[in-house]
Amino acid sequence: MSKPALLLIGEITPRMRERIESDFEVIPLPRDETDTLADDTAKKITAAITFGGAGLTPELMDRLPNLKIVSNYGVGYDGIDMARAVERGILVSHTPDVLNDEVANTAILLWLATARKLPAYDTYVRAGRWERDGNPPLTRGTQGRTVGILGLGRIGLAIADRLPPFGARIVYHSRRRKDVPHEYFDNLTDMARACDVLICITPGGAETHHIVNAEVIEALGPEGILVNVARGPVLDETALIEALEHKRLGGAGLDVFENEPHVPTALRAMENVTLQPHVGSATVETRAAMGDLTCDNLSQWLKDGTVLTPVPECANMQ
Ligand code: NAP
Ligand code: 8YV
Repeated sequence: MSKPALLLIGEITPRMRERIESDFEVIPLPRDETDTLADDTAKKITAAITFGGAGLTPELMDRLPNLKIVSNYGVGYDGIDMARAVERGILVSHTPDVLNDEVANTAILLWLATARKLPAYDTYVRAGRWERDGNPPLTRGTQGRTVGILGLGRIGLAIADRLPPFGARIVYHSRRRKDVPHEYFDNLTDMARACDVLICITPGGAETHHIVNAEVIEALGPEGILVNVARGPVLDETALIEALEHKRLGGAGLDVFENEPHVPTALRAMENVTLQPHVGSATVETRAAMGDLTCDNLSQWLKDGTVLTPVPECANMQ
């Protein structure tokens, strides 16, 4: 019997490829090359793997009349047109929890690196400036700060768990108050005003688009540090650059950007920012766990038409 056809969008690990090739006829689709997919190939596709950066556009979904399952290699699925997927009864799964610790560690890393000027001082040493110019200026410390978490979900809670050794006062904002001992702000600007550090870890998508705007950034203030490990568009990058240029914000640690992999030249030139190429979960161990769950969801679907970790919108579909 012929294997079901699976559309593969984006890069996966050799371990994942080995697993899916044993169950599926794999049809790779390089990013942005939807037009190269022939109609007869598109028609036989019943499954797909994609990831946060590419998602599954409405145009591509419309070209796949027999698509039944999308297994997202990552927890964020803002790039998948969920309204269309639900309407068509396409099951979508993702990889929650297995990456919480790694992404939380990344958020803390970006805060500490930015506060203590790790990238700038690394360059200082390498360029021989320590010998030439002496000790660089003092930085602000990281102990006893008020840290605000925007989006106290699975990863947000893992970030909060890491903060007590820093003596931090933990505050948070999300649409709903959570059953946690941390202080809740129902207004993001008010929270930013109370914070030394603001860590963004909400989903992307229309609801959170530019939720961190000029007003929020300025409320954080000239000594404040903004960390974004959520999605680029959660943060208004133009407002961020302007605030940093005019010293209305202290610094920023960024793992995600509005137009990845393009990073504004202005940000690249700034000493008070730490930049990473969307690698919050990108370790061998965590990507192995995410890859296993991505493949396990497909294996389960082949067995009985269900998945282990559906996205919330699909929870009632199985
Ligand atoms: P989660 O458990 O669903 O948590 C999301 C949190 O955001 C919830 O607390 C939710 O609370 C809050 N939220 C949602 N919409 C909001 C809004 N409009 N305003 C304020 N708060 C809002 O998700 P997770 O597993 O922690 O993952 C969060 C996101 O992190 C992912 O969707 C992804 O975009 C990003 N991520 C990035 C990386 C990376 O490599 N940088 C890796 C993994 C994940 P309420 O519902 O009460 O608002
Ligand atoms: C990955 C992510 O970059 O899980 C997410 O939402 O943003 C990251 O873990 C991505 O999905 C890689 O596949």
